[in-house]
Amino acid sequence: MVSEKNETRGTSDEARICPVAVVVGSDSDMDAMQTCIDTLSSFSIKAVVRIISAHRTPQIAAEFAESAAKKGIKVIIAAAGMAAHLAGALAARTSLPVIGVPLISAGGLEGIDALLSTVQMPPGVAVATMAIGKAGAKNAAIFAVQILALTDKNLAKKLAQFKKAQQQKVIEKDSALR
Ligand code: RP5
Repeated sequence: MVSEKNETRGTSDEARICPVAVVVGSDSDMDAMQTCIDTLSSFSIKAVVRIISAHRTPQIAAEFAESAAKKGIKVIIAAAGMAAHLAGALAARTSLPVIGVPLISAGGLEGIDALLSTVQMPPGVAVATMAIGKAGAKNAAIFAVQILALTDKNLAKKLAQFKKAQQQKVIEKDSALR
């Protein structure tokens, strides 16, 4: 994982080689998104992690999205709760694929608020929206890996191994019942 501080420098070699950015709307989103960061790590993908708010730091959000491709980022994962406009706001300013993760936040509507805010993008601005919460956080990482694996044979191999191991676990659990 690359810290916000590292990424803020923007020009470091380390920042350049991170193909995935995980952006959260608040530090309160980090617990759910750790699943995403850990899953990326399991594929040896170091993520650039940032806390950027579409509403509280809109200028930084715009600058981040506009400069992401130049820094070598290939996929952006954006997670937020409540009126979760982060993924859409970033997608509005980049042609990189943006994966949205709607999160449950205290005082919210169990993530339905964030789900609708993330998924209901107007035609022409795409956000690939995952499930609410930790399931979505994990799937965002898998989806990012799937995108990167299109042009990375090593990653494609790891992805195939992951799918096989996952399948094996279910088969073993089924066998244990019989
Ligand atoms: C959203 O508002 C964040 O993504 C977070 O899920 C929610 C609440 O933020 P905090 O008040 O906890 O910072 O923008």
